[in-house]
Amino acid sequence: MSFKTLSLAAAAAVAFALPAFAESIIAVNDAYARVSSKMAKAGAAFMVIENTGAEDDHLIGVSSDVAKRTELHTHMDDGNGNMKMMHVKEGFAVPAGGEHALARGGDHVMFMGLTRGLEHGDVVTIILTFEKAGDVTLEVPVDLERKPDHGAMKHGDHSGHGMKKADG
Ligand SMILES: [Cu+2]
Repeated sequence: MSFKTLSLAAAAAVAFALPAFAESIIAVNDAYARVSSKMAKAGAAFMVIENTGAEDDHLIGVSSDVAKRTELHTHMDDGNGNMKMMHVKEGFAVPAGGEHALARGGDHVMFMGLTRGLEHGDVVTIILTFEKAGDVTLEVPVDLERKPDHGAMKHGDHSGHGMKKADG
């Protein structure tokens, strides 16, 4: 396994990109990728991004080694009860001491135009680019057995459906 090598590379990349004054420290937990089938042309990845530093940060870009294009996406209700995926160009804020979950039915990393088939147990390299922390390289396992509601909901289910305030 090359996990250790990549972890060191990631640490080096972060250290290099980190301005002396910035205190954004990014940790990524519980990351996994999935596709709907072996022949799928698109796939997605989910994770919990944690900022254990003292300064707010912002996820501004993403790339991977498995797709022609990798983008930050979210799901939005189109007004007729249909969930549509949208490219989020401005990315996602990760506040100091807080976290941002990428989860099924909500925000996610999108692989568009897969360049190889993904099978359960494969490993995908994803590079998250943060405004302050710089590039963070991840080795993410493909998990096709994961159920949608596993994990990532510990702060309450506020993703996906029912975003409209329905008081009164
Ligand atoms: Cu998407």
